[in-house]
Amino acid sequence: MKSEELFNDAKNYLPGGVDSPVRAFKPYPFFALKGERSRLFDVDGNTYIDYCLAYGPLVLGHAYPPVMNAVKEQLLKGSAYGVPTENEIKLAKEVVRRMPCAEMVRFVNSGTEATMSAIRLARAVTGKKKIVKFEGTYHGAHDYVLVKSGSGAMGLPDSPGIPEETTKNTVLIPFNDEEAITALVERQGDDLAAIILEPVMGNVGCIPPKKGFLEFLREITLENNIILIFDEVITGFRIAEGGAQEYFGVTPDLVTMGKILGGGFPMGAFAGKKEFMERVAPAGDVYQAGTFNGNPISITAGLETLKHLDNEFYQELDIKGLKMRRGIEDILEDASLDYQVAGLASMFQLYFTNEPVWNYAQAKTANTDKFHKYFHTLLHGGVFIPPSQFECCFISKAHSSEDIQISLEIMEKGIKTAEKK
Ligand code: HOZ
Repeated sequence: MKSEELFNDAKNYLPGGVDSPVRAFKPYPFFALKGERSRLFDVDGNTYIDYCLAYGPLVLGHAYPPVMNAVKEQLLKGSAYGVPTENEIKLAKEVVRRMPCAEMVRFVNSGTEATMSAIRLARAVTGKKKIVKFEGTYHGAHDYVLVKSGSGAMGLPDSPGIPEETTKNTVLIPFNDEEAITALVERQGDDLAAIILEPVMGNVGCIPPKKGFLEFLREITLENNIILIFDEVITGFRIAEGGAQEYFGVTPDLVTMGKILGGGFPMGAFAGKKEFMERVAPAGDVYQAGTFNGNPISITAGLETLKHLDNEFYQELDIKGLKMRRGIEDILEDASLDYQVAGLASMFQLYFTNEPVWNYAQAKTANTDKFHKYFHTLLHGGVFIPPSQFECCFISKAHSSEDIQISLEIMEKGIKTAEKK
């Protein structure tokens, strides 16, 4: 197997053989050769219907021709300038038009940079230090937020190398728990700069907010001079044109973005009200900078991608999401299993637990051994989902009804295999 050989070689040069922990599944990850529409091809000649989609960005599928062509054209004109381009304004205008809270945007290179910068801005604006994050939410791999995190950090203690001085100002709280937040704000409201959350948790599987939870957060933050940050790195441009804030009708103060915004190229951004964003350097005193900020390749890919994302697009994608979730529910019903099918719009995950999942603790009741059997049966059958119970699966424009039907057949096999002793 070429993938196995490559992985063994990679382990000598790349820690764990990969460049991001979640990619290193056992016995070895397959190595990609190319992607085309809904399919990923590996170096061993296998093809997979892909529901990982690079962990979210590829909402149009792999190598979507209009995006690839726009990028090719831009490549011939250069890959970085270190001076502004007109396309940065165009993309900023698109973000402002779509995202309800966005009046001004700063483009950065990753979701991690976006949340790090938005938190700095919130602290500067409020003059307060503490931030609130929810157990199991993942806001990138930087020090402030790598505390009881989801994704590859799921279940790990805080990483060595993070000084406790950095995380002592990060307050943890369970998701979907209004009472806990009320009590926290009563106790420490004067010290809280921001509440940051993934409005739909996408790094412990997929956990939507309970009805009224986001509205509650909006109210309590407004009443207490706390900045509300929606981390829409996953939900942005995924669940609606204007992300979760449009989908749920709740407007935060700041939003962080990434993934789809870069059209398959590295990209992050944070945006929000002008009065806050004008504090960002060089307009204001809150420092943020980067050689590749607003990189012309990523900006071009993002701009072209957004052109293809309109209401009709989301309606079609939502139907596919529904078909997938209903299909899995039917399989479970036929097998008399009471596991949880979670998700909304084009996001989904199957939790191997009978307990309803509304927060991190409940997500952790899932049986990961069963998930791994399910994952490997899928992989063997030509369906690739993220290799962790605690990631989220995605559907793209390129996935056909037939793809979903084939995948459901393999998923049925996967669920049955997971149940075998
Ligand atoms: N859950 C991560 C971001 N949503 C996946 C990407 C990674 O860590 O490699």
